[in-house]
Amino acid sequence: MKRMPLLFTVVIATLCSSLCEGIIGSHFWKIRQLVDERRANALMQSLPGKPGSISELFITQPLDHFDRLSQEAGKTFQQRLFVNDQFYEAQKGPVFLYIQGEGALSPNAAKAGFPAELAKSLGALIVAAEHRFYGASINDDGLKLDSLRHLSSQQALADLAEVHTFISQKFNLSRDHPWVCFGGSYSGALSAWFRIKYPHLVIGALASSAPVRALENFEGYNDVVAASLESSIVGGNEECMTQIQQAFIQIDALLKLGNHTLLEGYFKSCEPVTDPLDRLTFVSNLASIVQGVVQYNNEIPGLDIDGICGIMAVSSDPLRNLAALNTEFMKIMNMSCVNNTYAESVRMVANTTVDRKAQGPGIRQWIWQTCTQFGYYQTCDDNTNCPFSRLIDLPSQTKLCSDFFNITPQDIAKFVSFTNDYYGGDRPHGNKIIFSNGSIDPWHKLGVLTDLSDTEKAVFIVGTAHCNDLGSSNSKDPQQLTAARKKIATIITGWLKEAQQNQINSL
Ligand SMILES: *[C@@H]1O[C@H](CO)[C@@H](O)[C@H](O)[C@H]1NC(C)=O
Ligand SMILES: *[C@@H]1O[C@H](CO)[C@@H](O)[C@H](O)[C@H]1NC(C)=O
Ligand SMILES: *[C@@H]1O[C@H](CO)[C@@H](O)[C@H](O)[C@H]1NC(C)=O
Ligand SMILES: *[C@@H]1O[C@H](CO)[C@@H](O)[C@H](O)[C@H]1NC(C)=O
Ligand SMILES: *[C@@H]1O[C@H](CO)[C@@H](O)[C@H](O)[C@H]1NC(C)=O
Ligand SMILES: CC(=O)N[C@H]1CO[C@H](CO)[C@@H](O)[C@@H]1O
Repeated sequence: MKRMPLLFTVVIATLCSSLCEGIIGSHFWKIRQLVDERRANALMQSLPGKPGSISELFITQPLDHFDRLSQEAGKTFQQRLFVNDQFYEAQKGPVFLYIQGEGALSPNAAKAGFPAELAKSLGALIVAAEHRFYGASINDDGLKLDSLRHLSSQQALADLAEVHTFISQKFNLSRDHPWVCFGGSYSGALSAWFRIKYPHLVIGALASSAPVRALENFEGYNDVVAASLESSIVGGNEECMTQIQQAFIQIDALLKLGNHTLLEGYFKSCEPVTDPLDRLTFVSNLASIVQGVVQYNNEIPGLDIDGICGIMAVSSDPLRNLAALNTEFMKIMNMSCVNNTYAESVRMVANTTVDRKAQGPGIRQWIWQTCTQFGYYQTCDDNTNCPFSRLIDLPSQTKLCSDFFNITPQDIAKFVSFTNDYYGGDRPHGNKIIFSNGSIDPWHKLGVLTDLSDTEKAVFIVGTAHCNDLGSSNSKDPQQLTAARKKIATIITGWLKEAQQNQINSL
């Protein structure tokens, strides 16, 4: 079978601290790490401004904003900010607050990408804020179970209120100086929520690929993965999706029969996959390759939907084809065999040693946040079109919550429900919020996809993946991405004009 032609290549440099699925196994994290590195490099190359205009600042935040009487020593932490004033038109320009999500903040977040391009044209001051408990914004004991109770989206939003005060003082800004906030993925949701909960602090928000609806059993994720594998606009086709589904059906059958030796050989497992938890890790790792490639389509050369579908069409044996895909993945990641032990997941999640210099996502912290607030478990239940192993069910995903944090599935259900009550899910009734979503991105299922009102706008981008609109513009961008950025820029410029008018009127 011929490979589908690739219709366009997107060179992306996004700021999105993209979410991670496949919480079991290590493959997804490897993809995520590589994507992060590539995005950082792309941002570096697209920097529009002079060096030396970024300052790193730390501000002291209470660990618990909602219990301010407990101020004894150790009850604070240092939050990291990067501030870029190179475009700032002193006193007049707006402030753009870039909110970071579940990983370390890079200074590039204050330098490049869509918010920086807009800041350049609008004379804005850029303030990028790291999320508490990630990157350098964490105490030495921050990863201990007892400390993690201070890690929540509510506390993170309250941190941003303090950031507002701190920056306003530092730059002599009045109370009604216009601020706009930006974020992608989890931080896209934070961006919307900051506008909703603190409307006096920001005049509007861009929420890119934001899963604002918390959901324990997020089966829909894999439905979009399946649909994206079939989507011709990104080089997918129906046969490709069927081949992958068939391969996993065979894998499940072989595992059920206890015939794992064949699989270990095909898929170059370092160790036997006999234990049920190791089998779960084995199928999760395989699914992660496909899920990661779809979520970050076009970000890793050789690993995109078009490429996967080419490999899945090489022979008439789906299992062999999937094995070839696995081998290709191993080659890109420089692996000689795949560690499919559950112990490897445990190693990543159980580690409580803080490394403030580490780049990339905070795995333990993010899993804690899914257990206590959001769920987002990408299961492969029987009633869905999921192409992967049926071993990936809800209990297998919530197991980490009980194993590491003593949080039961019943607790998770209650926490998720509270999150939606608290923020409004995908009907938040805010205003001046832009929700952008990419059709290929599985996360769009939990987003706001149609205009909720004249001031709560949805921007949908056909053919793009997770948070592509937050990236730097590039001559190779597909037309619909350029158009989406233009629409977003026009809306934000309109908000700022209105804010300026209100300021004049109130004098
Ligand atoms: C803020 O105002 C103070 C006092 O008027 C002044 O010394 C300082 O330079 C100003 N800072 C900025 C960033 O404008
Ligand atoms: C394992 O599966 C392979 C391929 O389907 C088959 O040739 C082999 O006989 C099976 N072995 C056992 C022990 O079932
Ligand atoms: C794999 O190894 C090559 C050569 O040493 C290196 O350039 C590349 O960055 C490595 N890839 C990963 C994902 O570590
Ligand atoms: C796989 O990971 C586990 C846990 O980190 C480790 O104990 C084991 O040695 C690893 N196996 C190989 C072959 O690297
Ligand atoms: C735990 O994390 C620290 C800091 O990142 C790292 O140095 C250490 O090797 C990790 N330990 C294990 C067992 O992975
Ligand atoms: C997949 C999906 O439902 N996307 C939606 C994203 O938002 C736009 C509105 O701007 C809808 O038209 C799309 O259907």
